[in-house]
Amino acid sequence: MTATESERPAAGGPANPGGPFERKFWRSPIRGPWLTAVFATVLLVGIPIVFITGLLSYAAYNPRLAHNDTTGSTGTLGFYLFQWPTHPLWLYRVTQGTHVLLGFVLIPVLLGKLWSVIPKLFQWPPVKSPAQVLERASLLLLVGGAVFEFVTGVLNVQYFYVFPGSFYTLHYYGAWVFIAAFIAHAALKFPAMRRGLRNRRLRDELRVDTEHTVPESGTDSDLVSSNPSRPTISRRGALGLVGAGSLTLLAVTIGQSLGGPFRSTALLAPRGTDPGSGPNGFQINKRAKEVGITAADIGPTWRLTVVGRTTTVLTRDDLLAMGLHTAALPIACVEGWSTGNQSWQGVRLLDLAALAGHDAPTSALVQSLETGGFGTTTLAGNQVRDPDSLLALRVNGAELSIDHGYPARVIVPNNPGVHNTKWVTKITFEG
Ligand SMILES: Nc1nc2c(c(=O)[nH]1)N[C@H]1C(S)=C(S)[C@@H](COP(=O)(O)O)O[C@H]1N2
Ligand SMILES: [Mo]
Repeated sequence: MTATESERPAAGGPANPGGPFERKFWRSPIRGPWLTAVFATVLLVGIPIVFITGLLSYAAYNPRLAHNDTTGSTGTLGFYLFQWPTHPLWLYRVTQGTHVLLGFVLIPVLLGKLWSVIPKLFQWPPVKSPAQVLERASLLLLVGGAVFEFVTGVLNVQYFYVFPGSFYTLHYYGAWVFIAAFIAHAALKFPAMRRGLRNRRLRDELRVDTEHTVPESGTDSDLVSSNPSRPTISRRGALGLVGAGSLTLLAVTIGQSLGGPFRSTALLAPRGTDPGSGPNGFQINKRAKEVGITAADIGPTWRLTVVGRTTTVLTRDDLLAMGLHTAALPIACVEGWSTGNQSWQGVRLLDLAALAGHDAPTSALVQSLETGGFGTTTLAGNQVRDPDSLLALRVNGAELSIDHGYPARVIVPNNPGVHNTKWVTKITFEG
């Protein structure tokens, strides 16, 4: 076989190995700067929202308080951390629901975008100039970072967590690497994106069927095939496919964020276990059985130890006699699911703090009968002092069920679900 002109080595360069490394290999007539720019526009809006809601989620953990941060020091990346408020009480429900939902919805767009630029991966020669090496290295961080963030996020939500180390560490540091590469890439490619968008009009493009689909003209972009095949899908079709993929993902996940009757439509959301019906019939994170809580642990011998300037040991009846307060609050989990407001009844954390000799507590260390896992949490001062922050004993007019944390569990407005500790046995106030 004789080499064609284009396959001959450039002066001094390595020979083109052929196949995907040749431009003529890529034959889709719809590839081109316009399609790439459309996907890019969606990602340019969507990715920053996912990033910012992710940062908020991290701030909501109060990672600077002891016990909350399993990732170790966040160092300089924690520069933005601030005191997560307790109101509006639905804030975390919305920000974290958005983070997870939008993450799912953007997956088809991300795949479409990667498909649209895949010939670039096989650029030949692989190294042209130092500047181009830098650009390709940044793309590695961009694509690698994107894939890493989406994969770890989805696996965590699905409970298929197979990575070594803490999800938070990986997802958090990965997010910074990804966003740095994303910002550099967006800044570099913004002019090309605008040119690409101007090349065709969306409104017109939506009228073109497969048969009339032709490669993009009026551009010198190497995304456009030099050897186009007959069209098998129109640009309208490709956008429709991606859009339908995104809408499907939205449809099978949004139920977990709406809660209540919509919950059963969340086919992609894990923990399909039926929480049953009645006052305690709302979603459960981990069941008592799963974490080794036994009937004996929570029987009549259960006590709550309240530590501060003084130490008090209380029975459940002591707590019930303390004066109960009612607050309507949701449970909103980091995994994106949440419940509607439930009516919780319990003792104010403030009242327990006062019992321990602290009128203006600055933190509370909450400990569960469950010693590992999510058994220990530190609540910040503003959380402890909120009059709706409770050690709940009852919910929706009934006793707490064992799976929802009987004999007593924490519930704090706008608190990530994971810090609403169940099966509490000890609270230590400071301040
Ligand atoms: N002791 C203990 N408390 C816990 C958990 C747990 O596994 N153990 N799960 C947490 C998480 S991640 C969430 S989202 C909420 C869920 O509360 P629920 O199961 O009552 O809906 O409980 C939190 N409290
Ligand atoms: Mo959670």
